[in-house]
Amino acid sequence: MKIAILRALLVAVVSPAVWAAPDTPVVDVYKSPTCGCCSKWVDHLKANGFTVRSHNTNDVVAHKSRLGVPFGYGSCHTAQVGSYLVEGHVPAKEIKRLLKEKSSARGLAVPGMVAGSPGMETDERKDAYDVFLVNKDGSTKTYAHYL
Ligand SMILES: [Cu+2]
Repeated sequence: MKIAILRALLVAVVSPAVWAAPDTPVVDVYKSPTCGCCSKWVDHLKANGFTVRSHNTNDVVAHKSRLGVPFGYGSCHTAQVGSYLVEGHVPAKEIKRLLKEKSSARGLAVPGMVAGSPGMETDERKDAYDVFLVNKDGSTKTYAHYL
């Protein structure tokens, strides 16, 4: 009995998830099981130090409305990090910035599927896009611009 408790404590202490928590926040990603670019975005987050829990669902829209994606700002996948919404192919760098700033906003969004955004890399095309800050009231403003 005592040994079991000690072992449980030891596991809790040495568990990587416990140590990883402050530097690498967990991102919950909701995507359809067949979405290739969503999986590539997940890889982009992991490569940038995030711990990702990927959830396959056929009802991504339910998560969009739960997390408050404004009308017209939707993309292929929806994610949550801490209390923040992250919609679409948002660069990891901007998510880190949002977390560092402890922003009072609802989250970030890159609407649509922009060629050249993280997870949407192609050889032929690279389009300019904005990362939008979504405020608590649902209004948005440009948070970063990518060329
Ligand atoms: Cu996509």
